[in-house]
Amino acid sequence: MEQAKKRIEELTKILTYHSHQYYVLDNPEISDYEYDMMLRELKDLEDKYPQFRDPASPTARVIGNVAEGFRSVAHTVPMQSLNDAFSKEEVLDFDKRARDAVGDVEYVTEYKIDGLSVSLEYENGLLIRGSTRGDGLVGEDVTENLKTINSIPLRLTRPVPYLEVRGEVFMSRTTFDKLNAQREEKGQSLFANPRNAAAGSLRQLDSAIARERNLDIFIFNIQRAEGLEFSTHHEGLALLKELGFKTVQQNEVFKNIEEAFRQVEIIGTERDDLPFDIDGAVIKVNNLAQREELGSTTKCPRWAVAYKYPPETKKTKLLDIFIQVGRTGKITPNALLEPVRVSGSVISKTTLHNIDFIRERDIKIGDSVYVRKAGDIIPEIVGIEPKDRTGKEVEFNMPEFCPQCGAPVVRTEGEAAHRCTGDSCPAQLLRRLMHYVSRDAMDIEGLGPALLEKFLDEGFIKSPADLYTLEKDKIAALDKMGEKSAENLLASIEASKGRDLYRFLYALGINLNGLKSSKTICKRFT
Ligand code: 0OX
Repeated sequence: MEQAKKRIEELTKILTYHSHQYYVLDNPEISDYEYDMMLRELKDLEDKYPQFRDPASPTARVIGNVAEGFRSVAHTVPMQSLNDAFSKEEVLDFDKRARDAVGDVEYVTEYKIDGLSVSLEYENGLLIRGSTRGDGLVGEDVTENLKTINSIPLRLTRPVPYLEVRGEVFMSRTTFDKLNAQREEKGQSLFANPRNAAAGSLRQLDSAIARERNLDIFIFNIQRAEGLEFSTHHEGLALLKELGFKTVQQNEVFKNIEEAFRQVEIIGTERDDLPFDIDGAVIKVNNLAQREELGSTTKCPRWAVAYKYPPETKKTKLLDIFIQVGRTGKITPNALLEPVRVSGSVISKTTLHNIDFIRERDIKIGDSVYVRKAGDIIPEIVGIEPKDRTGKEVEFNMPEFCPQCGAPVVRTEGEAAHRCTGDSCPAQLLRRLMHYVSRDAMDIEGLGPALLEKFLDEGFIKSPADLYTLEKDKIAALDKMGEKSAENLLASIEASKGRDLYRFLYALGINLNGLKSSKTICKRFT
């Protein structure tokens, strides 16, 4: 037994060392295979002798713990946000205000990682709690999920009495691309960008799922510390590194704002090549006594500013324009693009709204077009490059007949949209059904577009009402379905009968009636 205790201690030490080499320093010394073999040995020993298990054992990251919900955490030090600057002038204004208050100032610059801010608390060197930022004052306890992030030390390199640090959890671009490809294959909805994917992963109740998502973290601030001495941000980051954290790259202190801003411009040019998304660069006062003196406004410190780069615009080819028939018969032209990466995600399709949008920008099939992400989420075509024209570009016209059902297409006076006039257009029906089952409407889990299309093809349904008379055996007999999936699906459909009236009204998809008006109506007419 004494031998087991010794071996557990030894393995814990060796594995903690190699995990840090691999995940924090990016400098592995042993193969994954060797690591996994030792990890398995440790896990087996801990299962046999749980009394010897170290609370910061590397196996803590492997076990999937399921939470019932997330407890609230009141942040002892508020998690502030940053004031934005959109031009060099605004950055210079920030510098002037700082110098007017405290005299000459030295700065440090950092990536502004586009992820989620979290706080990590350590007592006597042991990770005791990790929480989301929430509203800055109260967040959620996501300790179990944060423990799955290999670059977060479960134990510091020395037992500092108390330490609270702040960092940004993110998902790398490669992990994000892989995750979405997997989701597409399974017919699941796709994440819009790595930030949303990281947020969704951090809020998983089952930490085994969070673990699969391969999140990462950069630590950028000491929120509160007992037993540590440091008087600048630069020194603070060096301490964090020493304690085992993965910190934002930071090795330079800039003498003045001009030098700091030059670095921000350099970061801007490297932005596209980084393995993760950033949504700006942060300039921070280095000296902590000066920070203290500058203080904060209600939500943001006066000693830091986030410079936001102008939205990234990329040139690509417009390969084709294809038509989509919406829920209310609206016919939308969409651009099929040569895939291009913009602000962190690959874009291959985007809406062209209506024929006016196409004509105003003189867009033709075969054109070189400039694409950017509006609000960094929805991609849009900003314009074309006339210099790239060869004369082979083709003008696009709206179809006279619906490509799905053949009914005439009309454009009502005063409306930008063209509409299909067919009463039973299958594309319209599919869209209506997709709307009916969607999250804000009847929220029928497990009934996605692929399955609805199958039901329509098989003639099982012609309207949302038919969902409620579906037969289990018929569903079970479909390709890729079975008894259990059929049962689950019918249970979800049954559950939708309990939804609030306003959701049902919204689900009907009446033209011009949104979620908000449905609520208003149902409040008045119960
Ligand atoms: C980031 C990031 C966020 C510290 C106190 C106020 C703002 N997203 O990478 N926040 C901060 O600083 C906090 N720094 C960063 N690098």
